[in-house]
Amino acid sequence: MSNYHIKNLEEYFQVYRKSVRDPKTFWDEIGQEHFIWHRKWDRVLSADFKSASVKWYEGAKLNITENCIDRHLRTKGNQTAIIFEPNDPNENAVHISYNELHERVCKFANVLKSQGIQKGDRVCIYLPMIPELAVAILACARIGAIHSVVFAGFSSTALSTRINDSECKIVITADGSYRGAKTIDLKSIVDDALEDCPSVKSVLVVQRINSKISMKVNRDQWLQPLLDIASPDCPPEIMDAEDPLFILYTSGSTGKPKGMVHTTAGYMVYTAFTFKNAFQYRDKDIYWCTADIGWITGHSYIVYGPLANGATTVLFEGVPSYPDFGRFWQIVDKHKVNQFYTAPTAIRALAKQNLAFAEKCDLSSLKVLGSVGEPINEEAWHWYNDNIGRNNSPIIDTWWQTETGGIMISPIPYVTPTKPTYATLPMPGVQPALMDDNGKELVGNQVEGRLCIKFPWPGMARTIWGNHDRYRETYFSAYENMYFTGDGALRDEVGYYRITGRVDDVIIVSGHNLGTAPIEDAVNEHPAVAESAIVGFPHDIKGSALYGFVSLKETGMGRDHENLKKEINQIITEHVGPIAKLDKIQFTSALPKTRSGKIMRRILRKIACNDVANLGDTSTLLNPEVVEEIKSNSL
Ligand code: 7RM
Repeated sequence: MSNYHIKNLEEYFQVYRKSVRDPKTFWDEIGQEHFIWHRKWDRVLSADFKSASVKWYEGAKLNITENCIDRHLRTKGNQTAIIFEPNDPNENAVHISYNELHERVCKFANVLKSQGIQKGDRVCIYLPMIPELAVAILACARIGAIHSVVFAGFSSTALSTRINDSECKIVITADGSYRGAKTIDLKSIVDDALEDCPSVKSVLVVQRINSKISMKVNRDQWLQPLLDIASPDCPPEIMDAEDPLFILYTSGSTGKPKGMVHTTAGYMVYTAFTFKNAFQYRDKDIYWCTADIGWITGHSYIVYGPLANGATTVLFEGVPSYPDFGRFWQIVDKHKVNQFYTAPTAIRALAKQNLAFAEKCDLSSLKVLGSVGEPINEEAWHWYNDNIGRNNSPIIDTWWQTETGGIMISPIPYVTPTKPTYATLPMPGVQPALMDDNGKELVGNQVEGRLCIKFPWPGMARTIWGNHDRYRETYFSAYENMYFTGDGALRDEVGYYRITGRVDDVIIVSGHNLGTAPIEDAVNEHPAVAESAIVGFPHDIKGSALYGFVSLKETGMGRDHENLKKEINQIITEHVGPIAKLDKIQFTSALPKTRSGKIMRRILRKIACNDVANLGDTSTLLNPEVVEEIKSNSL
């Protein structure tokens, strides 16, 4: 994709310096490459952070599906675009070529048209990880409809809130989904949600688990019969560069979820560019990202980024633990995966298991290992590096957000020397800044502050659906002329970035600012510890003191708890210092996680502060049952 085949660190710095000196020329050149434009842009960029208004490639005309599909047909029509690996390993994998993808997307797009969907209409997609999910997304983009994918693990209330916020006209769902040994009745969740969604006129239902479901007359239709009669010919709708491509909801720390709006040209260029460079994808490689397409990681790095590069992308329906904890490694072996992208929470869960699961598989195809979603702790980093990468595949710890559209800070594999727990260096075109508490930029190295971005990049979200003020307020009001990420970070002596966590995870103990991530790293070093989360609670003398929630590995379960506590604090003393010792340690069977695998510290914080009457919304948790356990054992 890119002119910039960055081959060594010196070249990276050259490209990076150029991208900062003259960002407009830099992104102009990237935009000129390979893509199909029906009209080129008049202006590369116009931006004003004060009013939170950003436009890239203004005046350009394009369709993103033409760039993700049609563009490859002449050279790669028979190459596999998507490998579908089903939940059940005994069900055959499906290889969908670029030719087939083209036909399926065009037919689906024509079905949407037949349901009255037009350019600019919002389409809610509530589907499991099956090919129809990718096809539905691309079908929307084909006709200029705005997709709003809702992760199919969300409840009916969460679904109806999202449908209503953007007034979707149609919902695309399935009869049900497979999740390991379980099935989930998606259609009945949709039925419940739609009790309360006046904008929805029709529902299209994919048959996946062949369950008996109820179909509402004049509203619900099976998808397949409509596809059977649809024409395979659907010329792409030609869009303006800044026409919305999709809405994706992300939960804020307060208030209702924010519908982040991404637009067409900038998002396309940015995801294509970062995919190519961060994963060093080469023709014929097999790439696998384990995220759900319901999250931004899936949008950008299962669908758009890989397809814009003509890549082969694996779409996995199942879970890491089914039929056993070897599943990921069996899939890597089976499809000879070259780039593998997953989350620290999955790595930690797999690291708890018997090593034989990984050892039994041939993992020698792996060239790049990715991590995303949370800070990756040292222990997990080493486990991933030693046992999966076998010291032979660089780990790219990629920091980014729903709001940034694509990867912002990450090593370039085989170019940037990696360092455990460090996301290392910004992607070309990305200008990070660290800010102190007085709103001043911290210059130089060996500093720690709040992470901002001081210049626009093409992949950034443009607004919050229906609430531009909230967008400006949330991201552009904390620091003048800066995008504020909400994360804390430090820059080490060579300029590498380490993300220390959300800034609200900072705890001040006796006047010392303590990021929770390094302390958790230390705790996780203990051989009996599986995972930990540290929060603050009020303390008469120290202001705040530290409360650790610790889940143990099976091998640690039988150990004497008082001794374990002493050993854990000893490790903290060695790694961070005595100031970071935990006042309270509670052992738990698991930590509360969001469905995207992030530890929900908000809940732990309340429990630690004895403020359990109002734990807020726990409906988005993966494992709400552990909250009760933790509450009743709290110290
Ligand atoms: C891609 C994604 C965004 C938040 C972000 C961070 C945290 C993500 C990393 C990370 C440390 C990383 N989008 N985060 N990646 N923290 N190192 N490599 O996760 O919108 O769902 O979350 O996730 O706090 O602000 S997201």
